[in-house]
Amino acid sequence: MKVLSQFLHAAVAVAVFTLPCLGQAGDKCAGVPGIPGTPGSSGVPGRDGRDGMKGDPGPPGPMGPPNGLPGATGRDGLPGPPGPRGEQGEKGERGPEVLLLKGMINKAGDKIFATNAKVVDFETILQTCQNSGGSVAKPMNEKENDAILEIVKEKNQYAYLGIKESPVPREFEYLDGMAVNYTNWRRYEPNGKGAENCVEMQTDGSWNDKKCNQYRLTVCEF
Ligand code: MAN
Ligand code: CA
Repeated sequence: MKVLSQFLHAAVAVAVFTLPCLGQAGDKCAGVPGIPGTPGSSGVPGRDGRDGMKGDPGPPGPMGPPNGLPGATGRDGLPGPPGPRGEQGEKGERGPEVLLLKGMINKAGDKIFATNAKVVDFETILQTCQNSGGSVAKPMNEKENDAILEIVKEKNQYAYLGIKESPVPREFEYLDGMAVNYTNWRRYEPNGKGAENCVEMQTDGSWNDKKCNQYRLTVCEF
C-alpha cells in the first residue's frame, strides 16, 4: 500500500511538469514552445583594426627586360700588388753637362750662372758650356759680375770669362765678336798687348787679361 502511494506521488509530480495546465485551469495556462525564428541580418562592418607588424622581405622580383640601359660604372677596385721587377735596361746616353753641374748655381736677372767646379783651360771651358746649351759666363753689368764673383769666391778659383782680345790688340770683345759694353779691369790691366788673349776674373771680382792655357774655374751662363 505504501509503495503504491509513493508511485502515485511521483506520477503526479511528473504529470505536473509534463502536461500542460494540469492543476492550473483557465487562461493562465502556458502554450507549447514555438519553433526558433530565422537568423537576423548581418550587422554593419566594424572599423579597421590597427596596423599589423612589418612583414619579412618578399622574394626577388623577376629579371627585367633585356633592353634596359647599362648601369653606371662601378668604383675602382683596390690597387693590385706591385708587379715583378723588370729587366735592367741598357745604359743611357750621357746627359747634357748642365745636369751634371754640381758645384754652384747663381742667378742675376734673366741669367743663370753655374759651375761644375772643374778647373781646366779655356778651350775645355768653351766646349763644356757649349755642350751644356749655354756659353762661357760673361758679366754685362755689375750685378752679373757679382753673381759670377760669388761662385769664384765659393770655389776660391779664378774663372775665365767669355771675353777675348779682338784682332786689334788691347781691344776686347765677346766670343761672338760684339764689343764689350761693361768692363771691370783690375788696375793696370789689360797689359798683355796682344800676348794675353783670354780674360780671368780674380777673387775680388776684378778682371785681368791672361793667356788661355791656364787652368781656371768653369763657369757657364744660361
Ligand atoms: C802676371 C799675369 C798678367 C798680369 C800680371 C799683373 O804677369 O797674370 O796677366 O797682368 O801678373 O802683375
Ligand atoms: Ca794681364
